[in-house]
Amino acid sequence: MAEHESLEYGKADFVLLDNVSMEEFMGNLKLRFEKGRIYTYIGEVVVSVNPYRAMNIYGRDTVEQYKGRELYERPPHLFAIADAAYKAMKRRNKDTCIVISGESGAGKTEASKYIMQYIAAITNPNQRAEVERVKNMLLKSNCVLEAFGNAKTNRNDNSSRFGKYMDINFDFKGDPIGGHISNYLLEKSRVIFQQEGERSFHSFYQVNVWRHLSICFHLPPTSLLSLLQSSINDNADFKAVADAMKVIGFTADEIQTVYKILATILHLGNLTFGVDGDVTLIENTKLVSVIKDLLSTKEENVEKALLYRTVATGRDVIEKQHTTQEASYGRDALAKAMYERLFCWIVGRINDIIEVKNYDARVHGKNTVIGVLDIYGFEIFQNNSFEQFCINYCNEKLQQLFIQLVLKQEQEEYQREGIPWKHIDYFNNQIIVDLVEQQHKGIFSVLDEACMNVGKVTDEVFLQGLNGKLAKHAHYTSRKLSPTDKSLEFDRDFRIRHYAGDVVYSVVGFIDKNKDTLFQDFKRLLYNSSNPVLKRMWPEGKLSITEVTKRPLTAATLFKNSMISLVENLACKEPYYVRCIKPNDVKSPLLFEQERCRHQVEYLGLLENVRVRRAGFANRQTYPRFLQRYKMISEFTWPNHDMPSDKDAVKKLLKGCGFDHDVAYGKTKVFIRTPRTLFSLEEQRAEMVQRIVLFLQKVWRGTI
Ligand code: AOV
Ligand code: MG
Repeated sequence: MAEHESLEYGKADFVLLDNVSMEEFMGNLKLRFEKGRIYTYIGEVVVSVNPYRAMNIYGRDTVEQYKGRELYERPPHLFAIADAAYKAMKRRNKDTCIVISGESGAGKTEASKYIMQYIAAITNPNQRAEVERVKNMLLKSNCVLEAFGNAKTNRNDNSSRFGKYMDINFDFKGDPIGGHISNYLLEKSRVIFQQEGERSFHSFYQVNVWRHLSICFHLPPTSLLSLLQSSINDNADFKAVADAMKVIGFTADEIQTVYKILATILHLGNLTFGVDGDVTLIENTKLVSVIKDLLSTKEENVEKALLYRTVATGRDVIEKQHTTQEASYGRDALAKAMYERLFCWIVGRINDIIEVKNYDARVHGKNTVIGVLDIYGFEIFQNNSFEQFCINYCNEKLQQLFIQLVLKQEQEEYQREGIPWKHIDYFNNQIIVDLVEQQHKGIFSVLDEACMNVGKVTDEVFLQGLNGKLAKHAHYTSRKLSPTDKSLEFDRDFRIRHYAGDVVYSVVGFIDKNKDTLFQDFKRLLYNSSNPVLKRMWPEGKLSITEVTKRPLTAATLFKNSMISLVENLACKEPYYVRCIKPNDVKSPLLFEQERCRHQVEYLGLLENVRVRRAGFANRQTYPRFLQRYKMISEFTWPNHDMPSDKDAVKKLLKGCGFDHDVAYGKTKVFIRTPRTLFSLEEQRAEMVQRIVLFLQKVWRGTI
C-alpha cells in the first residue's frame, strides 16, 4: 500500500477505502485526477486516468525515485509496476508480462512507451555497447511502428490500428539483449476508406509532405489523393521515422522501397476504370506508367494484372477480363494487401535485427522475458464493421484473462486451500468469448461457414446463419429478431452485448473481409518485380495459377488463432496490469465525466478487484519453498527443524517473528496478507545471509 502521499490526494490504493462502494471508488478516482494524481493502485494493479496534458512525472529524477524501490514505498506510478515486473524477473527468474488495457484513447500506448523507457533507463549500468544498441532499437521501433500502424480516428488522434505484443529478453545480469514483436491484425481497410473525420495511416501523410519524395514519385498534393482525407502537416514526424529506420538498420534500398510502396498505393487510389464497348480499360494510363516505375516492372504487366484475371479451368488456363467493378475491387484489394504486407515485413525486419543472438543459456543462465502488451482498445464507432468486431473480441479475451488471473483463480485457490472465504461475485464474460469463438456455433464459425458456401456467398446469408444459430443467445440480437428495437436501424445490423457495452455491427463487408481475397495475378506481378526487396515480400507470387491449390485460412480464423496463442503466452507469465480509463470524449485535461468513468470502472471489474484484493493475500508460497528461503531467520528452523511437518515449522517461524496475525495457513501453502510482511522477511533474510557470509569468510581466514 502506497505511502509518502498526503491524504489530500485521496487514497493511493483503493484497497484502503473505508467502504468499498462505487460511490467511494469514484470519489477517490475523481479527487486524485483533479489533484493531478493520475495513478492509483489496487494492490499491484495500476489504475491510470488519461491526463490529456503533458505531466512532469516521467523524467530521469522520477526514474531514480522508483528504481529498485518496493511498490508501497512511493506514490503510485507506472514506473513502480515496471520495476516490480523487472524485480520479479531478475530476483526470481520469472518471465513476466505487463498487460495494458482500456478503451480506445484511454492511454495504453503512452503507458507502454513510458514502461519501456523506464526499463531502458534502469538497465545497463555498465554501459555495455551491445546492450545500448539493443535498447536503442527497441525504443526506435515504437516510432516506426506507430507511423505505419497508427492513425487518427474519432476516438483518438494517434489510435493503434494493430495489436502489439513486445517481448524484451534479458540476460542473467538483467540487461536487455534483444526482443521480439508480435503484431495482430492491422486494420488495412483504412487504406482505402476512412470514416468522416478520420485519417489513413500516418505514414501516407508523412511520405507525401516530404517534397523531395513527392516530386520524385509524382505525387499530387494530399488534397488530390482520393485515399487521403485531411492534410495535416506531418513533416517533423517523417524525419523522425526516417532516422529511426536508419538507426534500426533498414538499408537505403529498403527504405526507398518502403516509400515507393506507399506512393504506389496512393496512385492506385486515384486510378479509375472505364469501358469501351465490351473492353474494360484504365482511364488514367499515365498513372500506370508511374506505378510501373515505382514497382520496377513493365507497364503491360501492371495493366494486365489490373484488368485481367488468370483462371484455371481443369487443365486449361485462361485469361478473363474484369468488369469495371471487379477491376476496382482488385485495385482496392491490391492497395490493402500491399500495405498490410509492408507492415508485416517491417515488423519482420525489426525482429531480425533485434532478435537475441549468440546467447548460450548453458553458459549465461536462463534468459528471461518481460512482455508488454499494447493492443487496440474497445471501440464503438458510428459504423462498426468486421475490424471493430475483431478488436472488441480481442478486448473480451483480455478481460477474460484478467478475470481468470485476478478474480477467479485467486478465489478458487482460497477455497481449495481451505482458507475462510466469502465468494465475491463478478460478471464473467466467458459467455461472450464463446459467442464469438466457439466451434460450430460461434460467430466466427458461422462466418467461415458462410464463406465456404458454394452457391450464394453474401453478407445476408451470413446474417441468416447468425439469426438461425444465435436467436436465443442473451448477448446477440439483430433487426430481424428485435424488429422494434430502435438501435437496430437497418436490416443488415446485428448487436452484441459486450462486457464494455452494446455495439451494433453492420454485416456489410464481413464476408469479403473474412475471405480477404487477393488475385494471384497481383502476387505474381509483385514477385516478378526487379526490385529485390519488393520481390522478397511476395514469395507466394512464385506459384503459377495451377500450383495454387490450398484455400488460405480466413481472416477470422487467423485472428482467433493468434488471440488464443497470445492469451496462452500471457497466461504462463507472471502478469502485471495497467487498467486505463478515459475521463472524457473531448480530450480535455480538466473534465472528469462521472458517468463515463463509472461505466469503465464497472465493466473493467475494478470494484470486484478491490474486494478480492482486500479480502485476499498479497503472496503465497508452498510450505517447503517458504522454509527453504526463510528458515535461516529463525532458531526453530535453522539449520533444520524438528517439527512433525513443514507446515508446523512455518507456523513456528512466523509466530516467532511476530507475523502470525498477518498470515493464514492453507493446506499446502502459507498466505501472507500484506506485502510489508514479505519485505520484512526478505530484509531479515538478507541480513542473515550477510552474517553467514562474514562468518564463513572468518572461518576461511582462520580467524575463528
Ligand atoms: P490508447 O492507446 O489507449 O488508444 P493513447 O495511449 O494513444 O491511447 O492515448 C491517447 C492520447 O491521450 C495520447 O495521444 C495523448 O495525447 C494522451 N495521453 C495518454 N496518456 C497520457 C499521459 N500519460 N500523459 C499525457 N498525455 C497522455 V487506442 O490505441 O485508440 O485503443 O486504439
Ligand atoms: Mg494505442
